[in-house]
Amino acid sequence: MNKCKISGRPLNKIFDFGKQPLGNGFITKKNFINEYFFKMVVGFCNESKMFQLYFQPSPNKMFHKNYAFYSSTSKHMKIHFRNFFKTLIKHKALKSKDAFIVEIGSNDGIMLKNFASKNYKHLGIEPSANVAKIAKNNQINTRISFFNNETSNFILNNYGKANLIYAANVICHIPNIKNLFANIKKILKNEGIFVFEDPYLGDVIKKTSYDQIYDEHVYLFSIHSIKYLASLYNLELFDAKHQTTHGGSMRYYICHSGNYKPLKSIQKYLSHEKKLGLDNFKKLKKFKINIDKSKFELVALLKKLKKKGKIVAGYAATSKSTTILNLCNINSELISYISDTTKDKQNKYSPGMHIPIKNYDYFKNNYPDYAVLFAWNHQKEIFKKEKDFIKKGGKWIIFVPKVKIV
Ligand code: DWN
Ligand code: SAH
Repeated sequence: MNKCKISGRPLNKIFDFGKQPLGNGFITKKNFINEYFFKMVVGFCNESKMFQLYFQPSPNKMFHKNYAFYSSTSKHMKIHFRNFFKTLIKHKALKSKDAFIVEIGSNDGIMLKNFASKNYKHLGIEPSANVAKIAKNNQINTRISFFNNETSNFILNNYGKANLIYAANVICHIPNIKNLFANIKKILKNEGIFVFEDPYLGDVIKKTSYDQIYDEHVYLFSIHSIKYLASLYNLELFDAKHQTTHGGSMRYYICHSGNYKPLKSIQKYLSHEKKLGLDNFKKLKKFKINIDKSKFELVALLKKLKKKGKIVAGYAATSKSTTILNLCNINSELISYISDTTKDKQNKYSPGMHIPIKNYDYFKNNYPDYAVLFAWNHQKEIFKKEKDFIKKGGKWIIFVPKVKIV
């Protein structure tokens, strides 16, 4: 249980979050009694340099026909994927006319719709049937399945090898990552590229954004850990680019070893990570002190506001907020409600702490004195559309990189 999923060596414990529910386990009152909890602990392996959960709930518990996250809820993310599509189609790996694209975890088709609209041969692999159906209804070729041995064989038998395998905010969700890399090796064309982006350990450590740790995020990657992992399968990390999305992410470019020249970015990031201590358990231990401090300051602020009789609400019932609320033991006495634009979450309760989830109109019609910005990663997009809240005297509470009122 506490062994590295890559090297098999014992993990060094970094933080124990105690009992946590599913990040996206929005729940009705009648199900409170059966709510699922697991013990959430994160650790680090000095050999593989992988930051990881000790234990992850079964994927079927998290990704199913009622998965609560729809990618297209963010306008900014639609633009992000559109822009990257434009860059990708210029890549050498996609030059051939019959280029074939596989996306792992394609959700509602936010990225693949760009390829589909230009008639690229494509296939999305998405286990959560409700989100996959939206993509299918938009003529995006999608297979409702986890990416695994069976799916990889299906791809080989029905489509052949891929020029591009793409994944955003997915690879860090897949516990058997060694098997994933073995399958990538199998289905990637000789000149093909595997490109994926996920929340970056460097940002999480620098900003104390510990809310990136929840059931679905079994790993937090770095250049060190991905380089190590790829090399086990005769694959090579040849480029990387930092992204501002989801609070700071890293995009990794992987090929069959030797097929693309490694770029300077790799060495640059490796030294950056050494300075940050991402390769070293001793330095990572400071993260624990920072989490404890952040927790203390947020709870103290909310208690102070309650004493003053202020109304505090949450803005966006993100999966990330589940970690914050449960670790800090924040319930509806401190945060009256959380507003969210996703229908499937509305009129339910937040996982574990059972704060009521209201629709967006409720927020517009019942402005609180303070709103805790749980979707801090979409701050720019949200601040732009919520100018009226500020005009009417509302204030934002943010907690990344520091707890403060803005
Ligand atoms: O990795 C993951 C990322 C990509 O998305 C998944 N494991 C789950 C999910 O994480 P999250 O829930 O923390 O994602 P977001 O994008 O930070 O938050 C999405 C939620 O925020 C949705 O329920 C919609 C809501 N939202 C809102 O109510 N108003 C979002 C925006 C932008 C808004 O303006
Ligand atoms: N790519 C989208 C979705 C990210 S949410 C975006 O960036 O917005 C994570 C997605 O990965 C979910 O839709 C989930 O159903 C999917 N997923 C989880 N495990 C998977 C697996 N083993 N294979 C393929 N997709 C998976």
